[in-house]
Amino acid sequence: MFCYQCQETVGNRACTRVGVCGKQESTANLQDLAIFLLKGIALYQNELARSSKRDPEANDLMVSVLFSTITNANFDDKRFIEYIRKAISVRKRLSASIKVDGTLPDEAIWSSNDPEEMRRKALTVGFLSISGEDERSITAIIIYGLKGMAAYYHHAHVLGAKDEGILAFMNEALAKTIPGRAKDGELLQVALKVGEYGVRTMALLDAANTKRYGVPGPGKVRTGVRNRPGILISGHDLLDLEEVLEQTTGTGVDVYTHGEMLPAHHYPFFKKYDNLYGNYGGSWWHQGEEFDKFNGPILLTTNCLIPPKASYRDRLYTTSIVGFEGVRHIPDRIPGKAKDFSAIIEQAKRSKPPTPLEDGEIAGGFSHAYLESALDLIIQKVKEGKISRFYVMAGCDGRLKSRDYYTEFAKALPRDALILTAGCAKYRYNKLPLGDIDGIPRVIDAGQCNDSYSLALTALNLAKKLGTDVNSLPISYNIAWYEQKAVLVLLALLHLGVKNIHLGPSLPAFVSENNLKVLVDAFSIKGITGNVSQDIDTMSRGN
Ligand code: SF4
Ligand code: SF3
Repeated sequence: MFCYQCQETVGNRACTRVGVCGKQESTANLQDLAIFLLKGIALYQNELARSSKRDPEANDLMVSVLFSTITNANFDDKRFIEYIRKAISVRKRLSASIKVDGTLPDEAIWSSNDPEEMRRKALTVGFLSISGEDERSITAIIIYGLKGMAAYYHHAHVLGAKDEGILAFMNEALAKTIPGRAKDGELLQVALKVGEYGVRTMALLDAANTKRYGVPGPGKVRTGVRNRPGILISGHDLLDLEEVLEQTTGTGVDVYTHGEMLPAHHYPFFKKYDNLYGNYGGSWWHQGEEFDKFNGPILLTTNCLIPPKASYRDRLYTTSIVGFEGVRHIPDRIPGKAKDFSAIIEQAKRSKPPTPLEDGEIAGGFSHAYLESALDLIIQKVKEGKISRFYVMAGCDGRLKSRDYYTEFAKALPRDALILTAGCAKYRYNKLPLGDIDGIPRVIDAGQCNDSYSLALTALNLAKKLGTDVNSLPISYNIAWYEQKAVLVLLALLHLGVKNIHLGPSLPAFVSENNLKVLVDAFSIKGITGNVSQDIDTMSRGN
């Protein structure tokens, strides 16, 4: 096993025995093999595209496999063995219909139906099989960015959105990561293009979300509970939330959001459900304690899942690309039909109401559409000297003690500074009494992690309106990352021309020294010192 895809990797180098996330060696290796096979399929797909269209089943498989290998999504070996078998059969079908010129790489040939043989092969196809630290590193940047892209594409796709151009790019990028297939320097160009397509994918998801659920607007979400049984829904999938709400209407069961599902409350569509009561708990890594206390069933629609404790394992359900051995799984939709959540609802009816954790409110709903409508007001407040600076503190949360830095940073900012946030990073400061500036809350929450890019779009529009460059605005970027969606978000921000991003709490282990130098030279990317006052001083001067 060699996995270094997330911020919590052992010693900021790699997990080599078992993941800090709980991923076992066998799972990590099978994930590597599944991605290895996707690369071979991509070769056939790209060849197919010359004469007709890429195969939709192969595209769906590519998106599902990449998404399911994201940190904290799927820990179930059986599912990866199924994916591997499916990949081999899809590749066989494609290779029967189209020929790829030249000598075929192992990615396009290797085959076995035997799990033991798969496990043996898996040992030879991970990142360590790529010779040269810089090539390994740039390949990792591409693959991890594609994992984030697959996640957002998946969300958009379940809502009926499609973009063949994004799928084509994913196939082309995957094929380029087969050792020896890219020309000198080409992988760097592909990595930067991941950012371009990242913007396109997040825009696709934004359009799909707002088309179905309306444009989010500011509001407050309860953090308390009421005296009825409840279902807790976590992850990022809004369609799962919609179907759970539809199926619980009139049953006496409440629905609470957890983690990254919090922003759902601000879409107009979800306001019609009286039983969508509030948000329970904080970010993903608190789930061990919070799921325990919830008392009712919990549905994980996407990452982040942590290996469940015995105390709530029989109340936990996964769906979609999420999986954990021994945890009940709600099967995918049959086309044209909703998923069947009746097992969860029946269990909820027999459950005690949730134990209260707190009793307050969280402000949110500052979508980029809303922020853009408020640009004049924002400019006026800046001109009046009421807002001195904006700090984009979007991204992920994580369990390391070093992330207390973000809470302390938010607390230590001057009273006339505004925090722009998105993603589960917000839980480090979204319940602090940070006050407001003339009625504008000091923590402006744009939504889920994919909405981070919309904060950059707002900045671009602000710059346009003021006739200046996006990097001359009084905005600092102090981004916290954890998993691979954040890798995509970062590449997207770079593509949008944002410079001087501070990335923490540590720089990715998979970025080699030479590749880091390229990023520093081109985009002035930097880390954080961990010293709050020093960093505020640096950032407040635009550095
Ligand atoms: Fe380690 Fe992170 Fe990989 Fe899990 S996802 S095995 S914690 S690097
Ligand atoms: Fe969080 Fe897992 Fe990244 Fe969507 S829920 S931001 S870490």
